[in-house]
Amino acid sequence: MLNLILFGPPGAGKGTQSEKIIAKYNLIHLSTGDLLRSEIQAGTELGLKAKTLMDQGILVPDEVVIGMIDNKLKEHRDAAGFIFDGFPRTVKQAEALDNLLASYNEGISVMVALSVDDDELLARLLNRGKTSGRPDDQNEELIAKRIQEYNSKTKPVADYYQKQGKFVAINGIGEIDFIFGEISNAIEAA
Ligand code: B4P
Repeated sequence: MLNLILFGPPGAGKGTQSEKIIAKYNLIHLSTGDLLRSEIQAGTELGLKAKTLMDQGILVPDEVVIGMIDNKLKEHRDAAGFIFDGFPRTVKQAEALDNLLASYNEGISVMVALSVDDDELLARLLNRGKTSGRPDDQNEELIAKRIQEYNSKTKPVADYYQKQGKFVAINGIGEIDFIFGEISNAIEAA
């Protein structure tokens, strides 16, 4: 099984690159951002709670996203592998993911981290906000809050996988296809 974590700050290109990776490697895409937005759209209780936090650029509680991932892993027991996009975002989520995968005798193959500077992230997200309708992409302060959440809660997840020898950093600035080529090289070396 190929189990890949695509990592990086908001706007680094995780969603963009995930689509290409899925097409090439036939993996199941698990984006906690997309899963939460579907809950919001369906008007569930979970969605209503998550929306309040997401609209402020704050991470939703670990238990919520871990539960969603657990359900999806159970749904796709016969998958060739998974791409985790936007998850894990805290060390607690990373530990939970390792435990969940271990219960299926599986583990993470590699974490690919896209690095992009803050000015470029802000420009990309404001640009996406013009068409995406996503409230969290439409305001500079909110985007700054998301980047701050990333720096304080999510960045340590990179060290967690670096200690396991599974971390590969890739420059996330440049042509989308070129970046995809670099990601493919990292996957094939894993
Ligand atoms: P996400 O949906 O994961 O949102 P994101 O990080 O903003 O998206 P992504 O990084 O995939 O965007 P992409 O680069 O593809 O999370 C939203 C919120 O949900 C979080 O703030 C949090 O509240 C909550 N949440 C989600 N997961 C959670 C978890 N595990 N725990 C707790 N809370 C969680 O795209 C950005 C833009 O850049 C696009 O317009 C794209 O076209 C452009 N772009 C991409 N690559 C480019 C390139 N190479 N050059 C130029 N532009 C590029």
